[in-house]
Amino acid sequence: STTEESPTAAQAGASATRAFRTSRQHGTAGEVTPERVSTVVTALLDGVHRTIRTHQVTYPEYVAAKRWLIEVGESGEWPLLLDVFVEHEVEEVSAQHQQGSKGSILGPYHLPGAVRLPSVCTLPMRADEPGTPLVLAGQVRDTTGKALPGAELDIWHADDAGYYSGFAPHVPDGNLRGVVVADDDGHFEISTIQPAPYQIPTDGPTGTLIERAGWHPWRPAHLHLIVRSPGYRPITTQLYFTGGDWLDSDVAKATKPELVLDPRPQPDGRRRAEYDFVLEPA
Ligand code: MBD
Ligand code: FE
Repeated sequence: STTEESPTAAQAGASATRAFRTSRQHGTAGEVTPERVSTVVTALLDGVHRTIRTHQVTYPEYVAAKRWLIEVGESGEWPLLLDVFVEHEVEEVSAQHQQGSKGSILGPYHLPGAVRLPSVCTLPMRADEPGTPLVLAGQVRDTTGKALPGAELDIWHADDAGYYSGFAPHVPDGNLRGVVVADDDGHFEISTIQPAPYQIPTDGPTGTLIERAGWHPWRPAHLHLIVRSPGYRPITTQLYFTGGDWLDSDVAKATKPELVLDPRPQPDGRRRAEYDFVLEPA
């Protein structure tokens, strides 16, 4: 769609819920045993019960929480809420023994099936796409240093106003998304524009919680990537920009020092950053 409606939390939430239901990115429900359900849910409820006692939670507070949780579901914001406040811990646990490049959280805005692009490419964008031109170049290798020919870099990011295609009705489908296929030496050079920081929608329940708690709703500007090659463990990650706002206070706690780019101005006016990815055997 290319209409000019202003994006709402409910539209983004409905799209994120649909995307999650069809995604196979990080495993399936079949891997969860009854023993694990009992152990983990018991511990989770213990934490809730302990919090109620420690902080002497009242009936009005319980009712407000119940009303808010119903709203999270009805607005489709479970993917946003969970990925902002919980996923970073799961990601760190899952990567404890991983070699190679640092990962980060997937977040709610990945879409499968983006257009496939050659190793030197420009991401799909509007003819008048606002934003500072940016080039991301590098090589995909394995942990022994061998180049990985034809490695795929599934990349997606927000536009210069912080909106993602597929989740904001005024941004064309597929904008600033692509699956880049590295060359025979694992090299890639992706032209795009610099994304803006991302603000959690203020008109949904996640935004209400953040406002009522006196927190801030911002993520630093970032690129999302999934880097994969057959026989290797895929890396889901994000890349940030040195000196950018919110880099030290990401609401989603998904930044890492290893993931910060330092793009340099080039003679042609674009900014260029180099980043190599290292994959470990699956
Ligand atoms: C984002 O753009 C994002 O990357 C995450 C993790 C959560 C909300 C919005
Ligand atoms: Fe994001």
